[in-house]
Amino acid sequence: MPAIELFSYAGCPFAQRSHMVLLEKELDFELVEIDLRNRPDWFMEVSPHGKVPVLRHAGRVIHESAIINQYLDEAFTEHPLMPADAHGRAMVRIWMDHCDARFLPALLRLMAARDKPGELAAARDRLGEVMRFMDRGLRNSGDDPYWLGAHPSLADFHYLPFFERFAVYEELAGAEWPDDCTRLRAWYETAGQRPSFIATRHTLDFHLSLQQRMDQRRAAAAAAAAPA
Ligand SMILES: N[C@@H](CCC(=O)N[C@@H](CS)C(=O)NCC(=O)O)C(=O)O
Repeated sequence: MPAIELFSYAGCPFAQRSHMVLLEKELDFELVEIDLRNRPDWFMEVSPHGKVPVLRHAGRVIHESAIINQYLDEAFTEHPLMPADAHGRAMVRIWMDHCDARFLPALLRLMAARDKPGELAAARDRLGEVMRFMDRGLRNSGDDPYWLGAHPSLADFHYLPFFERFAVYEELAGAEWPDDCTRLRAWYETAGQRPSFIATRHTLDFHLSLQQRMDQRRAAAAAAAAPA
């Protein structure tokens, strides 16, 4: 068994976070692709909720991308992705939490509003508000190119997969990148050049066809659940 394995799925933004961090830290690892529609039985013993990503290191498993990434940074000190000071580390965690607690829900709400035209405008406004908050946060942390300074941190890798997919939200749900969020755009232009991101990203066509398959499955499940 290799010392480090990442159980992953190519289209999963959360698994991509951990994949990028493994590459950034220049660790040797094996990427184990899991077919989430046809999960092998043994995977349910590895992953407590049957989800990816899961990291197995030295025979022990860890799940949740944010926790996996913090674990990797603590267990392997070369190429640190957390600031040296406690306040800096707290800021990284605050921004990671913001991504999961506010940015992702705003994106999901917008995608769900595609079927509820009356809710689209409010969902777009909410996303704009959350992105402006992020833009102000980046400005307040100075002129350095990354989310929290001159060097990349776990915060950058937490957000990158969702900006990669932003074109999907634009195309399918009319998401808009607010014009005044220029600092956020500059961040993406820099962070988006990381070789770990380039190595793990996919094309817009890939994401669109994945989304189409997810939409079809959801529609089929809703039709099957509807009263006859
Ligand atoms: N909060 C988790 C989210 C992981 C997650 O939702 N993964 C999805 C794929 S993108 C999954 O495994 N879904 C399978 C399922 O729910 O059955 C993390 O950050 O790791």
